[in-house]
Amino acid sequence: MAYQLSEIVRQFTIDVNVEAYGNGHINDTYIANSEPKYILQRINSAIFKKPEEVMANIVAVTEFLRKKIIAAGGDPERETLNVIKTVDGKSFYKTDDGNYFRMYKYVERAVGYEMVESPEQFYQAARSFGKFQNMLADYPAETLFDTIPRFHDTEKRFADFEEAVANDLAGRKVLVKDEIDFVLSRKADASVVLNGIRNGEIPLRVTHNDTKLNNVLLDSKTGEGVCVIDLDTVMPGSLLYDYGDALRFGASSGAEDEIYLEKIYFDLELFEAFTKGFIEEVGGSLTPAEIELLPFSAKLLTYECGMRFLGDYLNGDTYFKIHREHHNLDRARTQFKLVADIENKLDEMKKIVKKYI
Ligand code: ADP
Ligand code: GN1
Ligand code: MG
Repeated sequence: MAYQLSEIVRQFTIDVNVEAYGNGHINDTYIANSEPKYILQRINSAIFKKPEEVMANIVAVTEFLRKKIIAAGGDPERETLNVIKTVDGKSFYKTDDGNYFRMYKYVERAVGYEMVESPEQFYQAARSFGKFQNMLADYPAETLFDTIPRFHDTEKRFADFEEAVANDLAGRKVLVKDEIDFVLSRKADASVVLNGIRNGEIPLRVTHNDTKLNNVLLDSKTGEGVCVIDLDTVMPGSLLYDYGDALRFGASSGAEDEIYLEKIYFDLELFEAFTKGFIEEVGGSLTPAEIELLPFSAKLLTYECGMRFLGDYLNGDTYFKIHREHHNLDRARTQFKLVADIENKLDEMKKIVKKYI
């Protein structure tokens, strides 16, 4: 490491030791255990090619949210991320060797979970993601930078996957023939939501685009949603991306990287809890095409994530952080197990959605 973290925190006018924190797959996160606490992050600039634009989005979005939270009588110190400025008044610090760091206030008395513990908890997460989307409904979408272009463009993701298979950079193709076939045989799915966007039935909104359970913090006492975090990918997108991705992660019976696949299934009770909470918040603004595709979106976002994990495995693990040799393959396999299970449950899921519309 060419940079000294102790030097970097001083750029944000604090002077304490920091230690590694959290389980994100993308950025390097540290906690400063001072009073009050702070979160320091090294932005992954291999993935976010223009960190300045990421921070411009985050500053603008959090300032917008701050005003709404204050108007609603909420606590802006806890209910949105708060960017700490550097000694030079900037929203990030760039080291001489080109690393980008940012600092946030630590959201006090709140917890991020790696797995859902109860339907009630997932219902609270759903309400938070729904509220987040509502608060940004009148945000000027055209002013946001695309921090990762075509992030949820599943046709592009499919093409990238085909390229990873063709290149076989890590020489692993031979190990994953069945998984590759699983992805290729579902090519038509990749166009469904995009077709709806192209023909105007599915509106673009300002969406979070990474609604994993550990990207929402819940109050440690009441269990209610406090703050939606990880705003790197807030961009124009479909509401179905936020709904589907949250279910991909949260309605799974097991961890994203579970190796015993018999433990993995799509939990309909959790699906119902999330659906109830999300529709309670955003239901009034749903279009008929969105309503129709709610169940399918859980499958689509799980399929997309599975092909991203498998593509990264084929490319030699250059995107997602891994902690063991076949980690990305283990992750891809849970996603495909879920996709297959969702396919069997789509009719039941449609009935559940109808209960809340
Ligand atoms: P990544 O993009 O790598 O997922 P995140 O921004 O999600 O990075 O941060 C990783 C983890 O750090 C989160 O899942 C959460 O547990 C914790 N975290 C991040 N920001 C804050 C914050 N402001 N307050 C409290 N915890 C935070
Ligand atoms: C990454 O940053 P994190 O860990 O919340 C990824 C998501 C994936 C997720 C899979 C910017 O999310 O798109 O769905 O891993 N974020 C980015 O766990 O690629
Ligand atoms: Mg995260």
